[in-house]
Amino acid sequence: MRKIPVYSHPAAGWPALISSTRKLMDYQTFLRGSVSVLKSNQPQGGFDCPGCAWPDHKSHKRIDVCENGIKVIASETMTKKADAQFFARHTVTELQGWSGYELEHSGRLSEPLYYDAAQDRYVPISWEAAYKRIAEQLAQLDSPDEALFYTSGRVTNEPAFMYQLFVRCFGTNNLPDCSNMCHEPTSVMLGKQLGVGKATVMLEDFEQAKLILMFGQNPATNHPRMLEMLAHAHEQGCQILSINPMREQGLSKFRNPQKPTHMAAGQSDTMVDEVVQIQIGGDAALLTGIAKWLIENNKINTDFITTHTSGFEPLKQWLTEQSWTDIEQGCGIAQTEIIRLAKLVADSPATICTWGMGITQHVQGDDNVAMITNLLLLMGMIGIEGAGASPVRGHSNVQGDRTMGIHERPAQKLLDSLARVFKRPMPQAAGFDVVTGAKALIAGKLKVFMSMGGNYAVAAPDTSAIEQALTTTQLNIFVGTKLNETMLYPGAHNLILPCLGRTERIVTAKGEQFATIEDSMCQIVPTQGTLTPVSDALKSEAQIVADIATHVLKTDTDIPWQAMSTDFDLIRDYIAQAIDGFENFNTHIRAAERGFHLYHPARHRVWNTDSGKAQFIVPKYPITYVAAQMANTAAALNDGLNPSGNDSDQNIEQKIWQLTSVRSHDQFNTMIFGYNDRYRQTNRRDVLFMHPDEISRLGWQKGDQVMVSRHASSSHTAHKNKPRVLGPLILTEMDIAANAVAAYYPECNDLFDLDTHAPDSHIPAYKSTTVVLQRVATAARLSDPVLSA
Ligand SMILES: Nc1nc2c(c(=O)[nH]1)N[C@H]1C(S)=C(S)[C@@H](COP(=O)(O)OP(=O)(O)OC[C@H]3O[C@@H](n4cnc5c(=O)[nH]c(N)nc54)[C@H](O)[C@@H]3O)O[C@H]1N2
Ligand SMILES: Nc1nc2c(c(=O)[nH]1)N[C@H]1C(S)=C(S)[C@@H](COP(=O)(O)OP(=O)(O)OC[C@H]3O[C@@H](n4cnc5c(=O)[nH]c(N)nc54)[C@H](O)[C@@H]3O)O[C@H]1N2
Ligand SMILES: [Mo]
Repeated sequence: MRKIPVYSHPAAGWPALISSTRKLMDYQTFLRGSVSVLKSNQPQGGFDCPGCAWPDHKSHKRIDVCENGIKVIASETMTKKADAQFFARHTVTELQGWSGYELEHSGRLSEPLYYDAAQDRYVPISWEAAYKRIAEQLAQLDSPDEALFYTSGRVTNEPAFMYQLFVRCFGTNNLPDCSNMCHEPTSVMLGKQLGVGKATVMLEDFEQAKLILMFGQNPATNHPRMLEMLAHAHEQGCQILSINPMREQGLSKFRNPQKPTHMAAGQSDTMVDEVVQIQIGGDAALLTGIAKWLIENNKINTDFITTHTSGFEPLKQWLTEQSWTDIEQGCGIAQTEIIRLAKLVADSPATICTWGMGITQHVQGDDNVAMITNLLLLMGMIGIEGAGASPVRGHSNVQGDRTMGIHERPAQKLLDSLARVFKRPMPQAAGFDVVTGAKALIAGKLKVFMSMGGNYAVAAPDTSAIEQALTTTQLNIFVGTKLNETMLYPGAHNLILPCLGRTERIVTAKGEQFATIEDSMCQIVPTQGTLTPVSDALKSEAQIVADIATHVLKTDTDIPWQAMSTDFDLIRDYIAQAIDGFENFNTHIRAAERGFHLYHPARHRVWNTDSGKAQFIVPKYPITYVAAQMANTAAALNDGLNPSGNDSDQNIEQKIWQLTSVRSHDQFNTMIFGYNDRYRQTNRRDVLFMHPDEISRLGWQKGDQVMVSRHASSSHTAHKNKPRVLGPLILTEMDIAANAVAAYYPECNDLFDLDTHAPDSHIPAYKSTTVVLQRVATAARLSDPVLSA
């Protein structure tokens, strides 16, 4: 059971850019932070916000940053350090008991560290000694495939390109990244259906759109700069629907930081016209209903379908076979309501579908994306202004890292061009992704784990099994800015290599360097840190990769690693030769204030797919998949698997729920900045959200303590025949669909297992898993100290 701490400060009001940030960090940090914020996401110099991947608005001359961007920046710019003195005070075993909040607030990593098992402490090590240790251990592997090289999406393009090149020169495609847990269904399915696994829209399209369907996204918290675009589109007469089991309160009214009247006079704009409150896992069913009605009522774009697509007939056949009963059961929305939505789609001359994790993180994640794309294709909504596919990416450069070749299943074209440019063979076999890599780690097949940013064990399912597996390796290497849990499960050798953050200057023998990122809409943007690094001992990620490559590959390579790390133009010259769309990279990136847009063939109705056409795809799973899962669990429990034993007070069926995991307003992924979730009005993280009607139906009350358990027959972990249990969690009221409960990621990640994922993309089902609830204490005992244990 993971430790979920309790914190009960009052909610900060909005506008609270300053107070919330000051609450988070010390004053000095805030000063550094505010200076850097002024330059972030601004034209002409400055850095791209290290928060989310939403694009910058071209016309903004003022601050284009949001409250949550400021938190991410403040977290990175904090002057407090997790330095040698800090690690002298705390053993690693002690730190394992710290919460995400406590680890985040321990400060910036500021010198290279080595785990000393005798003391159970991290102690300082020189960079040189660290590199030697890495070279020694990598040289001892029987095969390069015994090492796993993870990446998180903060890493900018230039070091990402060097990193994948080093890993492939070393001899493996074991390059999993956070994308595997995020928009992988998007990359896989849009790749198959449109030829490129990326958004077809640009920001301008939102100004022309007449209908925006926003699936499974909470932009008020996760992409606050998107709100302005939504409010603006709404003002222009665009209808905006949020399809979500939760009525996310932050989506109704928007106070625009770009509008002085809003900030000063408390005015606000409306955004979302309505919420379609579907059941968890109901998106493919809803889209099936809409598409079925459109086809059966001849509202589709036949010209587009004939000229540009393939696979229409099988999809039509499949849609015809789906019954309205199944559709209604699959999404929890009545047929009349679905038809009303279908009519909105039929009447719209320009429709954009946006989506987030509520679509992708399911066993049916690939199907969900396929159905969104199918809908857009049925209506001819790709390749016209104001319309298209808009997956909204998470990490600021998660899309760019992929473009740079961080991919465990690289395209042959990429391998061939790397081989041509660098005149050496590239490994051909597919590597491990996050899920298969974690399974290999747990099975003892991997001897080295390297992490370029991120918090692998905690972000992935089966967290404790991965943590344990990390203690069995020969070497773990962490390149990061902040201490996190994954760094606290040392193998035989363990190194933390602290790097410069996005906000900090990179000064080399060749002068000050800038890097680039790719936003969620394929815009390549320059980014240059403006702050003095928090410690002199930090190195840039590019420098760290170059040093490791030099030590590991030795004279085996004629690639000028060191020259690349001191002159990013040289990296860009190689990228220009190796990666499509980056021709004359150095010239293009300097030509316009905000960089350039990568050519997107599908935007121009050029289809780089297997069939040469845009591709309809029939879903793999039945649209009643979730209901079937819940029924199966009920059957299994009735067969005697009941975890709690003596709970005869209710029917088993009443206790079976779909659990989804979400982010709060005070976190960026596994980095926990605070305990407040402003729009959901809670001040703690150990909560379980449920609809008040459902709470009463169970005869429970808000504030009751509930254990959440799950029977996952995972073959890979200690959970083999034991239920996974989380809790106690505090029952909290929320306007959420009737079949659903929600908890916070990542504290709930041990409930998820590595076997439950979508078939092609392997994305873990973080947004829908069947759980059993058991009340263990009533609200009266809320102050019981057991809660903070
Ligand atoms: N402040 C902040 N910003 C962030 C992040 C952060 O942690 N904090 N993380 C970044 C990253 S890496 C990412 S990927 C993005 C994530 O941004 P989002 O995609 O917005 O992520 P989540 O909060 O995980 O969940 C989104 C929504 O999915 C809904 N949902 C759950 N199940 C279903 C379902 O079955 N169907 C539908 N339609 N909806 C469902 C939830 O109710 C929730 O509103 O944000 C990025 N930006
Ligand atoms: N249950 C559940 N699980 C989920 C999700 C969910 O919705 N529900 N969401 C999934 C998603 S969408 C994602 S993207 C993953 C996130 O998974 P990750 O990307 O692995 O996790 P983060 O918490 O973003 O990583 C934070 C760490 O990155 C390091 N870091 C920060 N900035 C930098 C930098 O500039 N350079 C380097 N080298 N390191 C840096 C710091 O050390 C910090 O501790 O989690 C996934 N897991
Ligand atoms: Mo993400």
